[in-house]
Amino acid sequence: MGKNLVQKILGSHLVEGDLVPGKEIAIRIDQTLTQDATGTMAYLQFEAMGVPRVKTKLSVSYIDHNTLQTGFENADDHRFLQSVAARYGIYFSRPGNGICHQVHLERFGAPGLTMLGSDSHTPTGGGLGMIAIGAGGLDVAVAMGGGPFYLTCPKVVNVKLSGALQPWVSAKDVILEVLRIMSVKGGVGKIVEYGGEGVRSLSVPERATITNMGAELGATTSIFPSDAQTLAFLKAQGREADWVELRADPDATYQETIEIDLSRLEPLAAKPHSPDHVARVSELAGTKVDQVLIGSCTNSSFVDLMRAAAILKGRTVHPSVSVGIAPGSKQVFRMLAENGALAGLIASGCRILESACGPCIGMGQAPNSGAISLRTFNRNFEGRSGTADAKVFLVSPETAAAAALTGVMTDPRTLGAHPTVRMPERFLVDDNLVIVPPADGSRVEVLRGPNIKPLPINTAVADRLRGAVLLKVEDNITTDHIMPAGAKILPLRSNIPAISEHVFEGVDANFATRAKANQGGFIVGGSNYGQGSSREHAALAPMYLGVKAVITKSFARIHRANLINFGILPLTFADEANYTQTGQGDQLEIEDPAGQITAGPEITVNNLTKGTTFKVQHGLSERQAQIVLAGGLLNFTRGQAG
Ligand code: MIC
Ligand code: SF4
Repeated sequence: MGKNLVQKILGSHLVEGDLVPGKEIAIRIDQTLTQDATGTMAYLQFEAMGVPRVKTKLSVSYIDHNTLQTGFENADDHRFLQSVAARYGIYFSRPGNGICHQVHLERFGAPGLTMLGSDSHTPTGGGLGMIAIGAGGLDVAVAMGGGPFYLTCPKVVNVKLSGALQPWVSAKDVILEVLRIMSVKGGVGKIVEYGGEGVRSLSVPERATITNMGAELGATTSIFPSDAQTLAFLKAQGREADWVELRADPDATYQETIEIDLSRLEPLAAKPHSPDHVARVSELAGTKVDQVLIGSCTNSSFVDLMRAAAILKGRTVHPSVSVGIAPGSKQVFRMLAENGALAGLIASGCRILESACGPCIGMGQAPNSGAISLRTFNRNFEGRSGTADAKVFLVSPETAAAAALTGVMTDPRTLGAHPTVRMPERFLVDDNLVIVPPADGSRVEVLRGPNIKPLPINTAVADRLRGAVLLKVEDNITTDHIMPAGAKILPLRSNIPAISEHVFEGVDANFATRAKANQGGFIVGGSNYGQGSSREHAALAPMYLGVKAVITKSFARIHRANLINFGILPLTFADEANYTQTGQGDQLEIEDPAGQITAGPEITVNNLTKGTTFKVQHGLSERQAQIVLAGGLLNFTRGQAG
């Protein structure tokens, strides 16, 4: 029987298990990527493993998130990361070189490889035909040490594209359409494989926009075939040697198929506060806009920014709109500077930001109170912009540029002739901001500033878990709710005691105080709990506050894995009616968790307040059960070594 693309790459990297959807498998990882906001923890964990040098084919450490240096913390973290990279054989991408996913696509990604990144948008690499997966820092540290990556073998969804995009409709509109169809939890446990004759018209940067935002489906990753477009992109980057052709066999089978005719799509937008609240831009036309931001790992390629520049050329941005531009990489930035487009953007009144994540993660450019902000980014969760009551819409660069001129939501098709911009045949290649590690780094001193605090380690799960429901939340809670980011909190990423004070801050300002007063307890959540970012701080900081178990209707993939890695039990209600019946403040008890987990898939929870009992499922593989019961992956690994 023919194989699909996912089966081919997973199959050639399989080290444990069989490719049967739903079963646990382990795969060999060729490349890893970290960024500064998750990297400090990942490298502290790597150090704790005592491996002298990374064992991957390539590992890169990027600085792109914590670039607003309002105090010493971020700069100290960057210095730590640079020294760790030199010591352990990791390439180091300096601040200013760009956003990890954009730079990795340009300079390092290659078809047929596997990559694990401590950032949920690592699937951007799928645009090049690689299996690129986002994970918590600890999983990435294990991969750097040569360990395999364990995951639930995903189902494969085939998105069959036909036709070609009409003028003014772009790759962003394709992924928004997929989000409209599948929703933010429709991709959980799945990989999205694009195919059909429609893929041929999409360049690699366009494909990367689609695979990048596939993270918002909750999917394990997304992937495109490697074809003539892939070769053209790699050639333009001076990397044609990295090309191999890769496609699904003609008789490949899939668990699910979705068909999209590209020629029928129109400009779309995701409305507040979820990437799957999709509407036509034409329906929203006329809505007043306060801020427009063009950039992020989703939409800041050369073509994206050239299109925006062409739309704004010779005109001035609307007086009531603040327009910010953040090119995705130094390569893009410099090409815009050299071809004059940057001068045009400056002349139009755009505020030019550095090549980094910036406003996407609330690192500056928080909009005004109650603002409507149009962004080419991938997430519009409430409060993520840094302004609690701002309303963020996610759109294409074309739609963003149109509103920058008119001051209101505008269907870009009303602007007239579409500016034709094509991917260049040759990108400007200069890797001078990538520091190659020395052949022997063993004598390099790792530089630690006062912001870097030791890693807290959990203890084994107790014989009886008893405590209060510290918080009860609804469906689709994001890791931005659990562990907020933004310019004030992000600098504390390498300081768990300090950052844990901010857990659930935007949902309930007293959460940390209550958790400490109760010496920990339980969290109750709805479905798709922990969607969004890969930040393991959303598990690590609650663990530090004494959270023992999280009971929900369902979990997002990365967050569930992070809970296991740090020894917090991820449990789901066997009967969702028990979600309604469990209240905040209820005292819960789980007797002999280890015994119950070993005995079967269900665990009994006693609600001491209500005098009732209910069942929950743990869904843990044998290996995951051992990890969580040991108090997390580091304890488990040490136990095995000892
Ligand atoms: C995000 O987009 O939320 C981030 C910031 O890139 C996160 C990583 C982090 O929290 O550091 C992600 O997507 O994984
Ligand atoms: Fe950075 Fe935003 Fe991309 Fe996350 S989603 S990596 S914060 S640009």
